[in-house]
Amino acid sequence: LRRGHHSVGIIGAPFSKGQPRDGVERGPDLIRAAGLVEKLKGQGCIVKDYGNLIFEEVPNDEPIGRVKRPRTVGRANEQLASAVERVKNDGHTCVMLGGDHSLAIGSIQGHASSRNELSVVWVDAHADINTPLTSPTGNIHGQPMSYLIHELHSKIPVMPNFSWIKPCIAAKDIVYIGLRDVDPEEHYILKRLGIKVFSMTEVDRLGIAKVMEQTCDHIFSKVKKPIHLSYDIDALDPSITPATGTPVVGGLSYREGIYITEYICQTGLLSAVDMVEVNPKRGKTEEEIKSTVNTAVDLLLGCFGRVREGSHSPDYKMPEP
Ligand code: B3U
Ligand code: MN
Ligand code: MN
Repeated sequence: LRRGHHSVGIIGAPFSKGQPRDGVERGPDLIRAAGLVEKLKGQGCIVKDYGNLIFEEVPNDEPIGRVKRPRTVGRANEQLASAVERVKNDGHTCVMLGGDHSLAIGSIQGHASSRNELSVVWVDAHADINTPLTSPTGNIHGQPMSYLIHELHSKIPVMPNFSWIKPCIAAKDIVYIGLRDVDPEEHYILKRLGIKVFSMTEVDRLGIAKVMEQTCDHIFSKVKKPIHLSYDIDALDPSITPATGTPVVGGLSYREGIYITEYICQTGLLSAVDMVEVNPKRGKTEEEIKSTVNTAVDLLLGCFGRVREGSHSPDYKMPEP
């Protein structure tokens, strides 16, 4: 497929129970209302919108240890995993619109079911790699990676509605970009597993161009695996994307955020994208909400061929006088 001729399958996942703040379930509809589908088609993509999943709340979903709403989150992710698997088997690059970041469990699991091995590029202020036993908050949106990594399997307790999850990602196939709020237990896990991390310090030191070069050197060091890009909108600086549940100062600029998507796009290996944690209820003004949602759309356009230098169709003919 040439640039701009991507085939995109969109799944809306209006789900918020992986964290305590409501509003994030409105992400999918807001991102669509900002013109995502039309804009993707406008840049030459073939788009199929699979609509929103419908999630039920599991009653009497008591915490397991510190972990909040495990049955509801487990069930929702199981639904999402089969939806993503279907989109992949239909031959599309899958776009999952969240919802909170606990949805990466189902999105990555479903993606992995349709492919042999994946690499994961996780763009976030947070590492989201707490296990149910290290989590300081019990919020599952701070834990999704821990369920998916082979090397952490022995550290994950049995939980109701989580038994369908099979670890599917190797630590060496993960790259983090944008980290700046990492719990001590998470830092231990990242170091112990030798996971490649470009925190905001490395973004400052190297610049985003070298970060992306080294990201691809790392994930392509052996075979070229399909890429799962999991993009938490809180990776960007809150001055650009304030309408999110857990904003952290000192984030990626708009240009750095977009550059990541342009670079991943041109590898030709992007196979699935999550866009999560857009929460309109966390915006203080209409402007803050707009800026957050429009940035999410722009990041997705960057994933599918939009380039800032502009472009033209190969059969364009100049008008003659
Ligand atoms: N690391 C903390 C905080 C957090 C993670 N992800 C977000 N916040 N958005 C935790 O809850 O695990
Ligand atoms: Mn996250
Ligand atoms: Mn985050």
